[in-house]
Amino acid sequence: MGNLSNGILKADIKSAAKLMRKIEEEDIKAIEELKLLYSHTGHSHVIGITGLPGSGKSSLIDALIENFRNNNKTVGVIAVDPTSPFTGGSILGDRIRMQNHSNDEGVFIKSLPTKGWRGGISKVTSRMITVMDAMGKDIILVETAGVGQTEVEIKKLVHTTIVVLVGGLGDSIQAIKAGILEIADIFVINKADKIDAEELETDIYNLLSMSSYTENNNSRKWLPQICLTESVNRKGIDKLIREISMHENYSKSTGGFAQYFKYKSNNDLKEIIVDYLTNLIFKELENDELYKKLLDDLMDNKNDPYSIAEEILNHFLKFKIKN
Ligand SMILES: Nc1nc2c(ncn2[C@@H]2O[C@H](COP(=O)(O)OP(=O)(O)O)[C@@H](O)[C@H]2O)c(=O)[nH]1
Ligand SMILES: [Mg+2]
Repeated sequence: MGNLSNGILKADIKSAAKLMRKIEEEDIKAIEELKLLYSHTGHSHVIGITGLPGSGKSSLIDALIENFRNNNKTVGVIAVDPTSPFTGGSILGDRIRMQNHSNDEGVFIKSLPTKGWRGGISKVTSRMITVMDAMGKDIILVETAGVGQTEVEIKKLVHTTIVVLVGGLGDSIQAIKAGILEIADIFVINKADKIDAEELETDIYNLLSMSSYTENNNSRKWLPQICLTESVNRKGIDKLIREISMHENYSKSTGGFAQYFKYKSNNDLKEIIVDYLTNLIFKELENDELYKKLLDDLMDNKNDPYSIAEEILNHFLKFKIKN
């Protein structure tokens, strides 16, 4: 026990990869390692990069990694994206796309499929962040694709949220309306080489000026910034890096940075309790006579699942208190 965490605290990639595999397999041994790592976390700047598939998130991450590495910062990437070039839907695609940084010990890239997580993708992502943080990564980039719900979820896992949009077609404005405006600390309008970015830039400015951001001019509220990039041509990346750094400083000076870690710990705790109780309850119920009877009732349409769930929980809690 603790062999992997010893390695991880020394930034050993093999140990980190092994623990991540255990986390993915929901191996109970992963918890013992995570226990040892937790007190060494809370230092990385965690950055979420979200937007529609094809908007250029992975290309942007590639460019950001290059820039961070030139400044001697170590980087971890968690790609929660089925369409990511990092995952490419296959291990082979993964390897090809990562070649850029595959010889660099200072970069660690982990791909996560979006589906199939018993406890939800945010739990797994949170644990991966813990591992990378404990490895001592200065920066952790989390890529998520999608609209609506996914972006809102990402906000809870990171310090800084970057929303990647592409001009033209009005698609992006649809996405903005779906709630993106509330979560973005930085807007990136990518593919500025190919698609006119100005109209979208104006739209975002207008939306921002109508929103609450301009109301408290005297308070130290963060005003979301807009960056135009051509990630494949490495253009606009320096400005984006500066904005990321400004947001980090803002977050540190207003206490948000520390607050994030408390919030994450609290979320982690809740998820662990839910996991633990769920496992415990179903294990206890496996050979429980009342449970079997209630299941039969359900199958015979004699009772509904809501009432049965209540009865089971009452039964279970009494059982636990007695024992
Ligand atoms: N012209 C142009 N193409 C880009 C740019 N950024 C990304 N792309 C291309 O857009 C496609 C999707 O990019 P990708 O990074 O996989 O997007 P993701 O799905 O958001 O991760 C790829 O073919 C990229 O080469 C850009 O700035 N300009
Ligand atoms: Mg991608």
